[in-house]
Amino acid sequence: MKFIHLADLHIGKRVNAFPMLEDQRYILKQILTILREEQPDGGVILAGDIYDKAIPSAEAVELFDEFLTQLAALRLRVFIIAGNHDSPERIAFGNRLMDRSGIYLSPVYDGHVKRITCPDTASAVTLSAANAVDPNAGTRPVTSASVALSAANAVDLNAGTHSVESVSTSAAASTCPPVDVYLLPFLKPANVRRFYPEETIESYTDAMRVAIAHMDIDPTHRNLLVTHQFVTGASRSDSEDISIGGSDNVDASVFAPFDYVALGHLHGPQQVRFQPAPEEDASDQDATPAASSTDRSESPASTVENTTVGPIIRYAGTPLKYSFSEARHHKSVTVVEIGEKKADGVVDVCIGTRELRPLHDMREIRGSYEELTLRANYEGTATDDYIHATLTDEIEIPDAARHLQVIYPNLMKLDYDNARTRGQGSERLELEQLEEKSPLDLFSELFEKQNHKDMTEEQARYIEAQMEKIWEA
Ligand SMILES: [Mn+2]
Repeated sequence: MKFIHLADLHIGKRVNAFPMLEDQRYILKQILTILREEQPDGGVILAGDIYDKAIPSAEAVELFDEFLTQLAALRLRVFIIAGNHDSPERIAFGNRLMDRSGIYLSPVYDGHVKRITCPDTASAVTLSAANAVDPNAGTRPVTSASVALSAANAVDLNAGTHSVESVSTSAAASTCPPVDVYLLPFLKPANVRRFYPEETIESYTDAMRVAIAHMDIDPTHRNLLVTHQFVTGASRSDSEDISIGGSDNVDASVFAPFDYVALGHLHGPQQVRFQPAPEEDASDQDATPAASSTDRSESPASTVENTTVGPIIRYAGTPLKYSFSEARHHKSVTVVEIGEKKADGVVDVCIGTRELRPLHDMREIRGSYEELTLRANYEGTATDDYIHATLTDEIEIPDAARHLQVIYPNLMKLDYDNARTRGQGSERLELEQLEEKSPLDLFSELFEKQNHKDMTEEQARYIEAQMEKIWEA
């Protein structure tokens, strides 16, 4: 069963004061074209941060409404959850009414999680057609992408005779139970604690573990989780919000009951490696890090197959670059093929991507004022891209931004790299270090400065609890 996984649309976002609405309209249109080609029989997943703000602008709501209407017209199931930027109540609005249109929105978390069971009609057809050696089976519209992605079955149908062996083998050794899709909106520990006061919930990992434990997952089905969290080991970008410095991460081991975890939150497309919890499987634990992710400059045509035990855990990433730290990202749409459930319970999950091409790219240029304004250097380049220009001139150019905007109308950011700015290097480093420090670190430094001694462990625990309370309020 095929799903298209998207996340972090951030409709209505402004980047460096530039409204992204037209870029978003453009990319959503491109996504609709991809969906028409891919025909995902499972549906489309929007893994949170639909909007950029809890109270989105009228224009943002209008654009999303238009997109949803188009998705419904394609007769696709749509799975939507609230991210940390969304208001869970506003995303939940009308969800029981929308169910009938195949648009599934996450309700506000009340200790329960919405589950949608998708029967696998396509795989059943594939199998029965192959068994009967249906001569017309090949005429079933199969896109080239799905041939490449969906392993033996689709290819077999077209190929005819030499296919029978692998199809009958897999038919004997596997079944096609439905795919259950769980819609778990962004949660903080307090959101879960409220409904399960008897459980120990201190961290985001605890919160997710408890929420998942109460989902009543059917292990005979294939299981897909849609959620929005920061999984340990994944790599960040500048356009994401860090809530409480470093303590909002979730251990990948909590996702053990699933076959695919469709994540939102981090803006670079990436896969996070699953590792079982230490207490569950001590033999598997060695010196390897808790989780590792693929490079953030993931190539656009990458295809990864599940060869390890445990779920495929993946961030689809944003459809557009939302900060210059993402200038080298390859934004894409994730194509997920949930394969058959084999006799040993393992489900084959196949990942592909479809590259997205923005209306305006976001890129960094660097050089002297003379170099950047030399016609030969910019002619033929997309000068209307969103540009971060770094001037290397030692003497600053008066009105440089205004002059550069004549050539680069969407100049977003201008700075200098010269002896003067390098002299400020140490200052900047201090600021950067400050940003990396968690609020608790900062507080303990303040405490030490004022009291000339370190906080006791009890004091640190008290302060941490107070901070959590404030942030979760
Ligand atoms: Mn986001």
